[in-house]
Amino acid sequence: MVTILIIIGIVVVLAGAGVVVTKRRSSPALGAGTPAPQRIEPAAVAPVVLDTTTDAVPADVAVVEGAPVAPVVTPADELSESTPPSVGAASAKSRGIFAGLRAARRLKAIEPSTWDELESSLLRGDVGVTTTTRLLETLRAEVAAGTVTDGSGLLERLRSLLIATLSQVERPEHGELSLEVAAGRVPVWLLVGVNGVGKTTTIGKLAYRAGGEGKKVLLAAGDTFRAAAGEQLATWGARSEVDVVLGAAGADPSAVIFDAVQRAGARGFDVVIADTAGRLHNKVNLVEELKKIRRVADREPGQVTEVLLVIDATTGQNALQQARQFTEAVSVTGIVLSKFDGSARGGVVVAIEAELKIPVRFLGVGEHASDLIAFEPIAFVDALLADDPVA
Ligand SMILES: Nc1nc2c(ncn2[C@@H]2O[C@H](COP(=O)(O)OP(=O)(O)OP(=O)(O)O)[C@@H](O)[C@H]2O)c(=O)[nH]1
Ligand SMILES: [Mg+2]
Repeated sequence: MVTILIIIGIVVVLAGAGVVVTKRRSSPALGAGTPAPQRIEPAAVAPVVLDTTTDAVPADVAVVEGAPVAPVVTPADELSESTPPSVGAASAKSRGIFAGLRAARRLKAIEPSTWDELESSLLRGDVGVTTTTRLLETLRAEVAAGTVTDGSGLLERLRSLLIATLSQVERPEHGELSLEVAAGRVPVWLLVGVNGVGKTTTIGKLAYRAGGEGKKVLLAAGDTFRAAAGEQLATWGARSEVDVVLGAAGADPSAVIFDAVQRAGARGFDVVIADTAGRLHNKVNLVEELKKIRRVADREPGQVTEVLLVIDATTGQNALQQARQFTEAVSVTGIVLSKFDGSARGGVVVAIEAELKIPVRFLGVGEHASDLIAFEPIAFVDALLADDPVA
């Protein structure tokens, strides 16, 4: 009897493993029919102390091809694939802040309390003092001039002004990231940002997205500072079926990225997406390290086409300060506002664009591969202000 139970148990376990693999291979969004991914492990190498004073790339990243990483498919992954995220649904918390303001739409006349509600909603939503003051001045002038007379008109003008503010910086449509390089070069997208903001997760999402568009993606684990950072990236690589170049713990991150770029050039990859460490304990070091990473990633055959700064939406106005620090180090081409789903301070998007003139390119709206939304000003503003947001 015991033997029979053991045999049944083994059969059930084997059948279960088979289902997971089949599901992953058969998912069209993950690029069915593409070759199995390789995980590229570093050879055992001694850690190298970062030398930010030189561009020389130490030979500390020897790579060998490893076995494919075990597939990672969770029920939650499958769920998020079947229900594409929307900015409306992800804005639930930020919408809460603007509820009082939306109610003002029904007012026949604009009261002093309407201005209070308007100001406090914008400030609580982290639109920022400068931008809030500017918006209020414009609206007050229009009410004084009689061009805006009721709550509905006020909300309509606020909507237009917010959309106009978010249209001042140029932003490629539909979240397109640049792959434009000179002949023979390989585009590199660098992801930067302080610890824990969601850089590695965003890379996983971008890899999933680019892979779904048929691009051959190589990930570079340029965060050699935090233990397990490479492993985390490798897991995302497996999930999105893309190859990953890992460096040894403590290796020079520039060397890992350089190695990935060389490999991508030699093997016809369409893009390298590089992770970086986000520590900020020593600002000078961070700035110097990022500058070096960028220079090295730009060496032939590499060509940096995007530097994406990941910012945690829950940090509100601190996000602005972070963005300023990072733009000092590297010229940032766009912002990914992560954890938007868990934030009531989504208005910071407006502050970032108005004050720093850097386009927000994506909103991170969850922890799954498809939880990334290309930022669109109209859908975003309507998600906050419309009574019934469609997007
Ligand atoms: N809800 C939600 N969680 C997110 C999002 N993006 C990232 N996270 C979570 O935030 C945490 C940190 O994400 P990571 O990708 O490890 O952040 P990181 O910037 O790479 O962190 P370090 O490597 O430590 O600097 C993880 O638990 C992620 O699942 C998002 O858009 N929404
Ligand atoms: Mg990370």
